[in-house]
Amino acid sequence: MIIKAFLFDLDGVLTDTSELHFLAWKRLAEEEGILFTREDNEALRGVSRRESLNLLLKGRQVSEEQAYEMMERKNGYYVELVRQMTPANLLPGAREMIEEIRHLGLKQAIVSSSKNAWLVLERLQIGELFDAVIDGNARARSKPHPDLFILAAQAVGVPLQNCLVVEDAQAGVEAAHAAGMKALGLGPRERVGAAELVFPSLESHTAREVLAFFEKL
Ligand code: B16
Ligand code: MG
Repeated sequence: MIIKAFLFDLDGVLTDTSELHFLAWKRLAEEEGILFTREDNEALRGVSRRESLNLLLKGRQVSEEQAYEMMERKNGYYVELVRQMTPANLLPGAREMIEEIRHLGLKQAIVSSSKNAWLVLERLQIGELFDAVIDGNARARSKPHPDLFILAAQAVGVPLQNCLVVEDAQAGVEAAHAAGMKALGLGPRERVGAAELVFPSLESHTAREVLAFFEKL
């Protein structure tokens, strides 16, 4: 397979916002008298805001109005934390990888389920390195549906089969495969083992190495 575009997930791949999502959901859970642990938070990785709330509520029934208010409240707490982010919050190896891809003249896009993706990119000061940003504001079904990745391929003008997805979530790897794309998974095999190639993180890995691996597939 010839890679012509890298489609990067944001949270958990280029920066670790999952801790900030956790703190914000936990604050909401405490206010609502719901137990919410770090372990519970793992299931929320890569999942949409609405689906995250459903998981947090653990079957507790709320009206549409209450659900909306809770999501707004949690997002307020989350945005407060994101505003404190700086370029130092890029994960090790992330800047090197995206600069290398840019240098190689390949396309790259951000594909995130988050409605806050632009704010995070601004804080990290990397927005200008990407050819497209497809985020949770796109009118599309979220991961594990393939929609966001298909939109990104169209935005960068690269056929689906020439796009490589970089993901830290099982739902994201599933979405990549559903789009007919291959994936580089970051993190433990229990989570991203379905990806064709798995690294613990981007640290000490190069884009050239990734291109060489996928060329043989
Ligand atoms: P928001 P990704 C995802 O981003 C996060 O991993 C997930 O935990 C979060 O619930 C989702 O975005 C929605 O985020 O509430 O900011 O719209 O991993 O797809 O970059
Ligand atoms: Mg992610």
